[in-house]
Amino acid sequence: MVTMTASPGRRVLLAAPRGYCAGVDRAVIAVEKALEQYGAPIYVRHEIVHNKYVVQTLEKKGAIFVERTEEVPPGNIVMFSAHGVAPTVHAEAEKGRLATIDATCPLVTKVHKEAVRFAKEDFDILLIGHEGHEEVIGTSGEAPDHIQLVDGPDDVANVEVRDPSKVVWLSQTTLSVDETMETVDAIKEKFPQLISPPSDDICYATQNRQVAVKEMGAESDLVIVVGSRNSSNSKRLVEVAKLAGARAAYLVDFADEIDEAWLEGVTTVGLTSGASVPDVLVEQVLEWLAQRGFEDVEIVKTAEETIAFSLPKELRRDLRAEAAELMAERTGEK
Ligand code: 10D
Ligand code: SF4
Repeated sequence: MVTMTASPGRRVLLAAPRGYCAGVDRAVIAVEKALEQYGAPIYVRHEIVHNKYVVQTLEKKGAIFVERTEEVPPGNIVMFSAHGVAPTVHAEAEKGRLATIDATCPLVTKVHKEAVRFAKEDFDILLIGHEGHEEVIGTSGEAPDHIQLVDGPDDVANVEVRDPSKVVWLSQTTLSVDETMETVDAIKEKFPQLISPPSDDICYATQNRQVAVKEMGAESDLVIVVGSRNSSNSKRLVEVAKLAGARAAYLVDFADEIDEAWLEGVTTVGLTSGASVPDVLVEQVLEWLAQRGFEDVEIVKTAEETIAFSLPKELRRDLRAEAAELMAERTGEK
């Protein structure tokens, strides 16, 4: 490692808002509270949020992450991740005699409810989102017969609907705002009577982090986004930074993934993090940069965030007793 002295002109632009959103904060606290109240193990279906550090930390405290509900032994407690699940997953948990805690972000639930409502009114629903993403799987599961996925503007050519006067678009909450609008424009060209969702599906946190990275990225030679490879919103920040004018932008989970060569010829480094990233990881990157002469840190603040969500209501119940009762029913003891 080459340690440089602070050099005039070298600076870090630190985006605000960045990091944890209200839905992630709620979900991570929900796992911690469940572990405290009910003791380990607490099973979590899918990574509670898409962040390596968060998952590793919760695993050390006794959380067990699984991909399928069937992996949870009967009589246990399972939590659903912040990305949401399809109704079939609730049914699987019931069948498996599991007590459940739903940590789905309320803003994802809002999109689920929109999907159910438009399906009831027999609309063709075009869900803009990334194929295979957990949130898209959950939302699609609310109305599989009415929803088709549109994965970006190039996918619009493949869309067929029953009645072009009854088409609505909805979206994943963590998409690029600009790319989504391109997709919507392409759909509108094909189906001019397209109806828009009643309110933004791309959530406030996704939008705010993109606005901040645009402003900061336009002035940066290099942008570092802290976030995991499977985090949709974090990956979008890298794309938005490049489109905003940053010469280069990279996604890293940890400071030790930063390549010294990225700093060659760089005066301004932009720094931000995805909605699932605890700020301790950003602090470690700031330290890494300071050791290389980037000690001057300026905050680029584009919004104030005050939103907070209450914890899942199930945490107020005695879920160990409920799980035991479910087990007893299964074994015929009751
Ligand atoms: O991949 P992603 O951006 O949807 O999820 P991540 O867990 O990184 O961030 C939080 C976003 C959620 C839970 C979806 F709304
Ligand atoms: Fe909720 Fe938005 Fe955070 Fe997703 S990114 S958990 S929708 S607040």
